[in-house]
Amino acid sequence: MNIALKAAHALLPLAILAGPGAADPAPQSQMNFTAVAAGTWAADWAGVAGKTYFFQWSNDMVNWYYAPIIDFGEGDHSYGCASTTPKFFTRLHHTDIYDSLEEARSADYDSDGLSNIFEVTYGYNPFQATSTIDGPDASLDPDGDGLGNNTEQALALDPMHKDNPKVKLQVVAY
Ligand SMILES: [Ca+2]
Ligand SMILES: [Ca+2]
Ligand SMILES: [Ca+2]
Repeated sequence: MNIALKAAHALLPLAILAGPGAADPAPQSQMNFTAVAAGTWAADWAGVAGKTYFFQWSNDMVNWYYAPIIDFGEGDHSYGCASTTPKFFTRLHHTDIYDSLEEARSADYDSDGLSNIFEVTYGYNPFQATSTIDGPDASLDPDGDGLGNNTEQALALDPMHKDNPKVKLQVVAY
């Protein structure tokens, strides 16, 4: 083996690491859990550049729900969990489809008219237009005030509390 060939041979592992490996997205590390109090944990994970994080929880590993949080990108991320059930599971749902936290929050992935952040804030699935057995997420009216979720979002109202402006009373002092 001549010197040039030896050099090339010695560099091969480095070339592999610096080649295709460097272009691949960094792998997502696991979450770490720290007990804070009885039934309460902090879930921490290291963010990867360009990734959007949705946080899911379940009591049975069959039915998964989105927690009211969307995180983005590098750095330390944390979410506080609390449960009184015998079993409690969590997982990260991460995706590369958004370029910023603002885009991830305001986007409407499932095209149901509700933004991703509205959906996770109020317990809907941002990846399914009909995520409960009650009907399309956008037309549900959980507070029964006559305004569907799409209208509540458009008017920046709380869909879980009756606040239909049509029935609001105004007290006028003379
Ligand atoms: Ca949506
Ligand atoms: Ca939805
Ligand atoms: Ca409503």
